[in-house]
Order: sequence, then C-alpha cells, then structure tokens
Amino acid sequence: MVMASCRMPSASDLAGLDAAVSQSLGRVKDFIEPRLEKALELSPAASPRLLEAMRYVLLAPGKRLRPALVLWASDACYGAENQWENAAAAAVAVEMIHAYSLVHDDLPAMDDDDLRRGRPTCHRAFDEATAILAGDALQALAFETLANQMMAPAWVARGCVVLARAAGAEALVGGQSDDLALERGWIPDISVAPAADQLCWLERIHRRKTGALFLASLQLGGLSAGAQPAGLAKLAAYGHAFGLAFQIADDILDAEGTEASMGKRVGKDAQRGKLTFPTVIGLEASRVRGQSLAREAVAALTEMGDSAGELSRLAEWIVARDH
Ligand code: GRG
Repeated sequence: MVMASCRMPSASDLAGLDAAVSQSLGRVKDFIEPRLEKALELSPAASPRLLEAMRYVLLAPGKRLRPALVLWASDACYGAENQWENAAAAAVAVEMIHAYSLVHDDLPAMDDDDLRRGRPTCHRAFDEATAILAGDALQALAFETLANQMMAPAWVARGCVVLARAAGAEALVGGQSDDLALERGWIPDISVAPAADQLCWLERIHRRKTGALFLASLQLGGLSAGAQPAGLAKLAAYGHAFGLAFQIADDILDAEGTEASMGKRVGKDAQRGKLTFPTVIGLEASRVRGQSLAREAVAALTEMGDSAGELSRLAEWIVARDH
C-alpha cells in the first residue's frame, strides 16, 4: 500500500517510510549490482588501469535511484507484474551515465571534489586523465549495453534516443555547462536579479542537469514494459516533479547534512556563493516547495494504483530523507 496518497508523512511515519524504501532499494541493488559487475567484464583490449577505475566508480556504493526508477516504472506499466529482466539493460545504462557524470563533475576543472560515495573521488584515487577516460568509457558502454538489449529489440532504438537526449547538450551536459557559466560569471550575474528570475534559472538548470536523467530512466522503464503514450505521459509528469523535489532536497542536505551521512563534502554551495533553492527562497520555503512537488509526483500516478506504489513511496521519501 502507498502511504496516504496526498499527504506528507508525519514524524512518526518517517522511520517506517525510511525502512520501507531502504528495503525496496535493497532489492534493486541485489538485482542491479551483479549486472553492473557483469557489464564490466571487458576483453583484455581494455587497459587494466582504466578498467580498474571504471569498476571503482560504477561499483561504488550509491543509492541506485536511477535503476530503481527504470525498474519501478516498468512495474507501474506492467501492473505490478515483475518483468525486471526486460528493463535490466536500461537500468544498467542509466547508472553508467550517472556514474560518468559524477566522475567528470568531481574533476578539478569542474567541482574539484575529494569525496564521493564515502570514498576518494576517482581522480584522487587514480589520476585526472584516468578519471576523464573512465567517464568517457562508461558513457560509451552505457549505449553499447542498451543497444545490445536482446529482450525487446523493438524499443531499443527509441530507448537510445531517449538516453542520448537526456545525456546530451540539451539536458545533462547543457545544464552542467550553464551551472558552471553562472558560477564563473561567464553569463551576467543573476544573484542581483529578482528572486523569481533566480528561481526560474535554477529550475532551468536543474531540470536538465539532474531531472533529465531521472525522466529518461522512467521513460526507459515504461518503454521496456510497452507503455502507451498515456502511461508515458503520467511517468513524465511524475518525473518532472520528482526531479525538482530531489534537487531541492539535495540543496537542503548540502546546507544541513553532514559529510558522514552524505558521503561527500557538504556546505560547498554556500562556500562558493552558489545559487541554490535555500539561498534564493530560504530553507523553510524550500522544504514546503519540495513537499508540494512530492505530492504532485504522487498525484500524477494515482490512476496507476498500487502498481506505482514504489514510485510514490520514493517521492515521499526523497524529500523526507536525511542522507
Ligand atoms: C559532468 C556532464 C556532467 C554532468 C554533471 C550529475 C551532475 C552533472 C553533477 C553532480 C553534482 C551533483 C552533486 C548534483 C546534484 C544532484 C546529484 C546528481 C546528486 C547525486 O545523485 P545521487 O544522490 O547519488 O543519486 P548516488 O551516489 O546515491 O548515486
């Protein structure tokens, strides 16, 4: 059962929600992590150091949210019938794109971070050139993995287009580029603009940088289950709201979380004077907006009933979590 459809969990619900979601994410991990390992069984033509770096990055302990969105979107469209095998290649591919983007984001040329998923970042554990190459190779391997999907070849070409768009200049890379442009003053300083304009910029960046891959994960899960346009539209409505809710929660955790609970450096946005939801609208308004987006995400799936239960719980949890 989904927790009360349109209300946020009370403090006493939180422990239960946390336990339920972590159990569900545990099932996703059990399913996906052996497949991530298998996907890295490359021929000896792959340089050993490069392969070691790819393994270091892809097998590091992450929440596996994007594979979960693929698999649970497939559940929602099948009507809770577990057909994860059909969606497995897409679930592996989105985690590869995510892992590559984290490695490149952590590089000295970008965020220059030392800690990721509780461990030294790839360029710290290896070196900068190896980190760049490991990211490049993971990106290529993501598309190879998806294109090699044998279970349902009919949707694979469309799936590759969905993933390429989410990873490209109009989405992940474009959002990252605008984020850097803002931070480094390559475009006019908007920190002096009215809050509404700043908010509009922030949402524009995060819909591409963070939201697009979540959306693509949901679409891939839906496609793997043979979803019709109406089902895909419901998943898209959920994904738009979920992506922004995730980012707002991430900004709040960066302001309030600890390095130990997050497994990465926190407070860096404030140190850099970076535009975030809490800096533009304040912590309390950010929390309210995040919760309202989570409700919007849950509402988008109402007609899918219990088969969308995992997705609904995840949206509730994403804004309630402390890690
Ligand atoms: C370098 C092309 C390129 C893009 C970088 C993903 C990204 C764009 C930057 C990461 C920086 C960052 C911390 C963004 C906030 C949102 C985010 C993607 C957080 C990490 O995702 P989680 O919480 O991480 O799902 P785990 O480790 O659990 O997989």
